[in-house]
Amino acid sequence: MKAKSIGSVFALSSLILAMSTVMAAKESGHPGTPESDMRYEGAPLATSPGEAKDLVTDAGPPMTKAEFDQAKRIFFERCAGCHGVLRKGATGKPLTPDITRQRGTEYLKTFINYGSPAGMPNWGTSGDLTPEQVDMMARYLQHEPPQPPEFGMAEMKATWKVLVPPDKRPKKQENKLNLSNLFSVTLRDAGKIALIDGDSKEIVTTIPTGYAVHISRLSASGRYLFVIGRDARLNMIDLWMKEPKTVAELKTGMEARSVETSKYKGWEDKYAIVGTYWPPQYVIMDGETLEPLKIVSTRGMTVDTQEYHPEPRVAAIVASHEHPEFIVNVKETGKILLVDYEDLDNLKVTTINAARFLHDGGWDSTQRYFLTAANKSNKIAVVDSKEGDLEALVDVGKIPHPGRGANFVHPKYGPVWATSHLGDQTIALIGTDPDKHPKYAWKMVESIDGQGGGSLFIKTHPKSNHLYVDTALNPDTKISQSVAVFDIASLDKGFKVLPIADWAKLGEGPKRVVQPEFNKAGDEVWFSVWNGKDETSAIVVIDDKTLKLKTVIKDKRLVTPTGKFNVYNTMHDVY
Ligand code: DHE
Repeated sequence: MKAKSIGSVFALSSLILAMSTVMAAKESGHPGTPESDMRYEGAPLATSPGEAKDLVTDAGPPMTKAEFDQAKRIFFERCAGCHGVLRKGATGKPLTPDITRQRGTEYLKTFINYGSPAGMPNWGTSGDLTPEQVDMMARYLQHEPPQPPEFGMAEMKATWKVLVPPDKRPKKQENKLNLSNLFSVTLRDAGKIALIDGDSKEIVTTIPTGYAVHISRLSASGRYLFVIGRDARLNMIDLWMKEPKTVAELKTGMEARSVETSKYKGWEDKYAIVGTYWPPQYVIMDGETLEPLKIVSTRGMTVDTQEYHPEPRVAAIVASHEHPEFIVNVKETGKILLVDYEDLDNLKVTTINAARFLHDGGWDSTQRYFLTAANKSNKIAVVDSKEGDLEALVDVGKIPHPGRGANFVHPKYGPVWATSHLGDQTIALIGTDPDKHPKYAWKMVESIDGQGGGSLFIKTHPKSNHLYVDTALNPDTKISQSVAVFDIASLDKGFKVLPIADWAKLGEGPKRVVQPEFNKAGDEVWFSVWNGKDETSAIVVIDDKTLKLKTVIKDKRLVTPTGKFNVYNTMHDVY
C-alpha cells in the first residue's frame, strides 16, 4: 500500500463527537466531521494490508477474494486509525464480528452510508465510497478482522543497521554548531527531519527518516537525536559528526508514535525505548547501537471493565528522573507502566491504573510528577514517579491534548501545569505544589477560555511571562491560522491573537499554525505554519517579550513542518 497525502485521508473518529458539538463542520463533506479531525486521527496505516492474515469463514456473508482484499485496503487506509486494526475499538466503536453479525448487512450499510451524529462520517452519501463499496464494507465487517503479522526479535534484528559503529564515531564534536540551540523539525510528508540552527535560522541539513515522521527526542547527553516514523522506523542521528547523520537504524514494528531515552543518573545514553501501535508492544534498545534487547507486549485487560484488549497501543513515553524507569502510557487499556530498566532479564514493571485513552503528557516543574491526558475520559492522570503510584485523576475539559503541557507560577495558586483541549475552548490549570500549596494540588484550580477548540499544543518557558495556545484543528481558518497568547500575570484579562500564518505570507492552503516551541534562551518562540504537501509552508519566529515577528524561515526543503524540538529544552524537559 502506498501512503496517501494527508489531504486525501478520511477516517472515523469519536474525537469528532465532542468536537462536532462545539464546532461547525466544514470542508470535509462529512456533516459533523471537519476534515482536519479526520486527517488528525485517520492517517492511513503504515502497515501493509497485504501482510495481514485473512480469516474468511462461512459465518460471515459471502465475499469474493477480490472484494475482501479491496475492503481490507479501505479499512486499513480509512478506518483502522480510530477503530483499531483488530476492530476492538479505540476512539471509534468496536466492530468485532460478535457485534457486527448481530447488526447485519442492512444496518451496517445504513451506518456506513449516512454516518452518525456521534462522529461516524457518511462514507456513502459523501461519495467517498460507491454503493458497491458500502455493501462490500458491510459484509467485510462481519468477518474476523485480518491480523497483521507480529514483529519479534528475529524480524527486528533483520532490519537493524549500524551504519557507523561506535568506535568509528567522533570522539568530540566535529562541527561548529551550537548544538544546544539546534532544532529538529519534523517534515511530516517528506519523511525527513530538518536540523535548523537556532541562532542563524539556517537549515543545517535534512535527513531521511521513517514515513510520516512523528517526533524527535534527545539522548540524556544531547549527543544523539532519536527520530521515530509512523512506520516504526527509528533513526539515531549523531549530532557530533561534521555533518550530523544517521549512525544506526531499526524498524521496531509497523506503526509507532513514541521514542524516549534513559535519563536517570548513571544511565545516561544507555538505553532507548520505542512504543509501537502495531504490534502493541515496546522495545528497549542499546542506546549506542539500537540493538534490540527486550520486547514486551502490552496486550491485556482494560482498566475499567477488565476485559481483554488485543491491541493496546503505546502512546507517550517519558524517562523518569527519580528512578531508572521508563513511564509508558498504554492507550486502550488505560494503564501506565513504570518499566524498571536496571535488570532487563528480570524486568520489573509497575502497573498503574489510570483511565482510557491515554495519549500525551509531560512533567510538572519539579520533574517528579508526570501529568498525562486520558483523552476519552476527559481527565488528566498524575503519576508520582518518586513513589511509583497514581497521585490523582483530575477532571478537566473535553479531550485534553497537552503535548507536554506548560508549567508556570500562578499569582494565586503557585506552580501549575496547564493543558488545552481538542474538544472545547478551555485551558485547564492544575495545581502541582503539594508542599506549599496543598489546597490547590492536583485540582483543576482554574479553567480559562482560549480562542476555540481544536487545540493540540500549549507552551511556555521558565524565562517567559507568556502562555501560547495553538488551535491548529479549529475549523475556522482565522482561528487555526493564529495563536492565542496570555500574559501569565493576568490570565483573567484574556488573550491577544497573533496572526502567525498571515505573517508568513504564504499562498494557498490550510496553513495551520501548530506547536509553539521556545529556543534555549527562552526569548523566542517558533511556530510551524503547516501547509499541504505541495504548498509552501514556513516556520515563524517571534520575540517573546514584544510578541513581534522576528523571522520567517521559508525554504523549499521545509515540506509540511509540524513538530519542532529544541535540543536543550527537549533534553532537559523544559516546558
Ligand atoms: Fe501526534 C506527540 C500520537 C497525529 C504532531 N502524538 C504524540 C504522542 C503520541 C501521538 C502518542 C506522544 C509521544 C511521546 O511523547 O512519546 N499523533 C498521535 C496519533 O495517534 C495521531 C492522533 C494520529 C496518527 O495517526 O498519528 C497523531 N500528531 C498527529 C498529527 O496529525 C500532528 C499534529 C502532525 C504530525 O506531525 O503528524 C502530530 N504529535 C505531534 C507532535 C508531537 C506529538 C508535534 C510532540 C509534541 C511535543 O511537544 O512533544
